[in-house]
Amino acid sequence: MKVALINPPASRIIYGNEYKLKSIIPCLGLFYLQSYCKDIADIEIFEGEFYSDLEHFINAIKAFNPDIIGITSNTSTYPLCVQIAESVDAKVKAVGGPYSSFRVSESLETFDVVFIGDSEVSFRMLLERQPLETIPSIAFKEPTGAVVRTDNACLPPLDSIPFPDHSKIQLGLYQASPHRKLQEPFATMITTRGCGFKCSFCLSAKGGMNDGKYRERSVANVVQELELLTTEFGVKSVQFWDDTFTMRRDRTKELCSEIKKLGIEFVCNTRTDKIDSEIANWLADAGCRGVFFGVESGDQYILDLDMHKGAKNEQVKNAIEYCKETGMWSTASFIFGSINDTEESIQDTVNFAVELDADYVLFNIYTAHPGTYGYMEALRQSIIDEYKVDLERWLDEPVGIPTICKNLSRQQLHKLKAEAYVKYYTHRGADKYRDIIKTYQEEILRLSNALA
Ligand code: B12
Ligand code: SF4
Repeated sequence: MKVALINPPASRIIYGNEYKLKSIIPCLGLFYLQSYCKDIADIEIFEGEFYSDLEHFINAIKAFNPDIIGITSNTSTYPLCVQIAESVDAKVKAVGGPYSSFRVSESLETFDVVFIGDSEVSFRMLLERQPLETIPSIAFKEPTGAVVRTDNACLPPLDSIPFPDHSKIQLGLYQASPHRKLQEPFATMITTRGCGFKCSFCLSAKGGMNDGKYRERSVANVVQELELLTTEFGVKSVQFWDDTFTMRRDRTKELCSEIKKLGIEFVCNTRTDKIDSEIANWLADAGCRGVFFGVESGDQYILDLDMHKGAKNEQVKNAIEYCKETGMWSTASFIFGSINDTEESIQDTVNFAVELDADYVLFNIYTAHPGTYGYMEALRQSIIDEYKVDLERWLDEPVGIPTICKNLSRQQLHKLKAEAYVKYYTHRGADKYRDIIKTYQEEILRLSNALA
C-alpha cells in the first residue's frame, strides 16, 4: 500500500512571490505518522517547499501513484490542501492538522476522513483497514451524508512513538532560519507536546489541539534521539520546537545536564514566566544559543483581557535580561490587533519592545484560528462570521482571514506594524539597518496612500 503524506508549500502564500525562502523546517507531524506506520505501508513524505511551483509538486505526488493521500492542514494552507486533493487520484483522501481538526464539516466537503488532533494511533488503524467507526478521533460521512465523529483517542505515551526517520529527513535539504545562527547540519526535535496555558490566540492552549494537554518524553528518550542525531548524522545543532521547553524546572535541569555532555548547540521557545536566572544559566551552560519568547503585548490590560497570557510585563523584562546576562540571544514576539487593541495600546507595545531591547522582534497581526478562544470570542461578539480562507484575496495582500480588532482595520494594523519595525530598527542602529528601514518606510507610504 502506497501512502503519500503531504505538506503543502506555505511560504509563497504567506509571504508573497517575492519572498526568498529563508528556512525549510521538516514537518515533524508527518514524520511521526510515517515512523509510527512504516512497517505496514510504503510511506513517502512530499514537502511542498522543495518544489518550484504547485504544478511540479502535484506531478511528483501523482508519479508516486499513491493509494492513500494524507495532507496536513493549517489555516493558511487549507485552500492548497483542497487544490492538491482535487488534483490527485487516490482511494482514500485524508486530512489532519491544526485547521481541519476544528473545521470538520468543511474538510469533509473534500476529504473522506478528517483526523482530529494527534493521530499516530488512528492513522495506523486506517492503514490497517479497521472499520472507520472503531477508529478514535476521526470524522467521516456515512453513505446517507450524516457526519460521524468518533470518540477521542487516549493519547499514547510519547516515549512509545518511534523517532522520526532522520535518514529520510534528507539532512542538508532543510535549513534553519539564518538568524538563529545554528551550526550545520542542524535537526529539529520536539520533546513535549501541548502546553495548556490559556493564551487566546494559540492552539496549544487549553481547549485547542488535544485540549492543550501537556505531555513529556522522558529525558532518557530525548537523549537517545540526540545521540542518534550526533553519532549517525553528525548533527551539530538542534532547534527544539516544544511550545514551552522549560515548562518543568526539574526536567529542564536534568535535560540540560544531559545535553551538555553531547556538546551540541540548540535553541528553544519558552514563556517569560518559565525562566529565571538559574534556568537561563542551565540552558546557556548546556549550549543554548537563544530563546524565543511570545511577549504579545506591552499593555498589561490587553495582555490580560485579550491575550489571557498570564504573564506580567515585569517577568518579560527579567526574561530578556537573563538571556543577555548569560550570552543567549532573545527574540520577543508581539501580536497587534486583538479584539480591544487600540492605536495607543499598540504604541505602548512598540515602546515596550524598544525598551526591552531583545536581539530580535517579530510584530505579527492577530489571526483568529478556528479552535482558539479568540476565534470563539470574536464569533460570540459577532465581530466575524465563520470564515473560509480566501486564497485569491490572500495572494493579493494577505487578507484571506478577517481581523478581529474592534478599533483598527487590517490596513491600519499593517501600517502600525511597518511603523513598529521602523522604530525598532532605528533604535537598534539606523545605519546598520538602513535597507530594511527603507523597505518599511516605503510600505508605510503605500499604506498611507491607500488609507487616505
Ligand atoms: C514547528 C512549527 C512551525 C514551523 C514548521 C512547520 C512545519 N513544517 O511543520 C514554521 C516555523 C515554519 C511554522 C510556520 C508557521 N506556523 Co507554525 N508551528 C510550529 C509548531 C510550534 C510545532 C509543529 C509541530 O511539529 N508539532 C508537533 C507535531 C507532532 O504535531 P502536529 O504537527 O500537530 O501533527 C500531529 C497532528 O496534528 C496530526 N496531523 C497533522 N497533520 C496530519 C495529516 C494527516 C493526514 C493525519 C492523519 C494527521 C495529521 O498528527 C500529527 C502527529 O500526531 C506548532 C505548534 C505546535 N505545538 O504544534 C505551530 C503551529 C502549527 N504554527 C502555526 C502558525 C499560525 C504558523 C504560521 C502561519 C506563522 C506565520 N505567521 O508565519 C506559519 C505557517 C506555516 C505553514 N506551513 O502554513 C499555528 C497553526 C494554526 C493554524 N490553524 O493554522 C500553530 C498550531 C501554533 C499556534 N499558533 O497555535 N510553524
Ligand atoms: S504559553 Fe505559548 S504555547 Fe502555551 S498556550 Fe500560550 S502561546 Fe500557546
